[in-house]
Amino acid sequence: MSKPVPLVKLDEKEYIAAANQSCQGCTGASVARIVAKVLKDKMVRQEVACCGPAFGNLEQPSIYGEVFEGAGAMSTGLAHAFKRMNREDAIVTTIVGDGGTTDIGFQGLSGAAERNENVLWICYDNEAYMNTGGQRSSATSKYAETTTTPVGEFSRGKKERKKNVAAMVALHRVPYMATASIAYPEDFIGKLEYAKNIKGFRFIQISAPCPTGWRFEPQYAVKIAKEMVLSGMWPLYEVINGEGFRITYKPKELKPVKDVLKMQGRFRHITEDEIKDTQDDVTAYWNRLIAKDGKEFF
Ligand SMILES: Cc1ncc(C[n+]2csc(CCOP(=O)(O)OP(=O)(O)O)c2C)c(N)n1
Ligand code: SF4
Ligand SMILES: [Mg+2]
Repeated sequence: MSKPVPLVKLDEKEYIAAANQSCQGCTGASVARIVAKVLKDKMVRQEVACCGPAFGNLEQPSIYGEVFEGAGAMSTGLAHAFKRMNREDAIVTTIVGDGGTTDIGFQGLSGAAERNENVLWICYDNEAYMNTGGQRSSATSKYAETTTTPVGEFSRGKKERKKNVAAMVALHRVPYMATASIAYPEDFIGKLEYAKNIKGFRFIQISAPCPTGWRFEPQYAVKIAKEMVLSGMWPLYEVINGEGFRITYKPKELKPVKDVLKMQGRFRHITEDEIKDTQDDVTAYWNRLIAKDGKEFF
């Protein structure tokens, strides 16, 4: 199981460019920065089309694939190539968006997970296809306004609830699956440290609020990520070998989801009934997780 790692232990060396091409307040770029600092010279980055390449990478080798559904296949190929070269110390790492993970990339992800390929998959979840203009993905939260779920006479934003890809990956019984949040870097670093020392398919889905798509001022990015955890909207947990389930951070009492929804322009239209619907969903899921904490995942 993972253990939080104090921030002071993080490598002082920078691996991605400070002046990279991401928007101001982009937490996806912070994800890439932390991953690179933890994996250091062992990391070989598999990039696909998404905002990820904008986060830059100065030090570690990175291989770019234009098709954003391709991370599962391309990272599999890389892992096999390193094995043939007796270089299994190399950590093939994808840093991929939610679209490339939960939607179009899911087939390749599921294949790689089922074959237990030696790949570390990091999904920075900004809940939309941001690189192409902010279209909804299956990871977008219910009621969120995106460019393909506009709010108007016949639409209240996204109709469907967020796909639970973390649970789906865990059901492949991979060696490691965890959720993380950019607001809890010590928990995230601990999970990366744990994942980097084991072989096989490892997956971390990290909540990465996006000021551009979620419509908030850049300085609130981490605050919003934190409030999502404190409200139970983004539970932090890990599943080892598809069996051992553990919540890694338990707020004493959950805050109402209304506060964090109201901080984001994409939910500006949300009504009290819609907030209640979201709250009921979050509370029910949190109660199910609490009941499983420390027990078998399924
Ligand atoms: C097969 C294919 N279809 C469409 C595209 C265009 N495309 C590039 S990135 C992207 C969106 C990626 O969304 P996500 O994975 O969530 O990453 P984000 O942009 O949000 O960082 C799309 C649709 C592509 N590169 N390849
Ligand atoms: S659109 Fe969002 S995820 Fe993409 S670079 Fe900008 S802030 Fe980051
Ligand atoms: Mg995205």
